Amino acid sequence: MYHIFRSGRTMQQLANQPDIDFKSETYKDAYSRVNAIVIEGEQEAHENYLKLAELLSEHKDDLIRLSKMESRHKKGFEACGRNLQVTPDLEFAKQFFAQLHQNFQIAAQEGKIVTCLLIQSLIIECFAIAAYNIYIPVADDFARKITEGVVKDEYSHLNFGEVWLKEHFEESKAELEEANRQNLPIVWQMLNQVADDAEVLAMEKEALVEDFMIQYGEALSNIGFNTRDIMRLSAYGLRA
Ligand code: Y39
Ligand code: FE
Ligand code: FE
Ligand code: FE
Repeated sequence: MYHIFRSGRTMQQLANQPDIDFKSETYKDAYSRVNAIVIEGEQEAHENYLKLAELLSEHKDDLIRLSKMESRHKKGFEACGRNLQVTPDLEFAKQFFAQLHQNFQIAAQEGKIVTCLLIQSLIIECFAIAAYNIYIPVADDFARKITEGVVKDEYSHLNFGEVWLKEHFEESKAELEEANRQNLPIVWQMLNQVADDAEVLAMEKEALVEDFMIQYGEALSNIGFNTRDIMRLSAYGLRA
């Protein structure tokens, strides 16, 4: 069941889910994976910004500040799991991020700053913003407060990537195209992998896809891509 409004919220979400049983085994089982994904994602984001601080020494202080925010996010989401008495399945989450993580690390080794920024500051941040936006209306009260604080930070991380890539747009264009082609299909696969668990949390896949496309399209536009490029780039691998 899916009814979309211009806000990107589904009818289910507008009803504010009075019927979610956060204590049910079904909910907690799904939460053990989604919560782990978020914890592992925040941990990897922390490491990625530290790596970017090495690669982009003129923005070292800013990037270290972002990496510290990511560790705080991780602590917040660990508390959300504890609050529901859920043990996060971190092995599952490591697997979930493995491909994107590996691509980031290879790019970092090769000094490909543009690719690193596309993976972390555009793709992963947009994925996080979409997920957190969709989660907030259906979260338990404790997790909602934490997530509302976190999502504000994620917009500032996305903004860092946008500003840098906008300033280096012409010389980054070709690498952005290639990095998008390699990494965006992975995100759609990740979304498919988590869709059933997300549904249990009352987060609809269609809403996640839509919010991601809006964030990512806006980011590409802010960097300097035209509408035609944005359509082509943001749908890449959507049917993979
Ligand atoms: O920059 C960040 O903080 C991002 C690392 C965090 C990743 C969040 C990943 C969210 C995907 C969750 C999918 C649940 C449906
Ligand atoms: Fe539905
Ligand atoms: Fe974060
Ligand atoms: Fe972030």
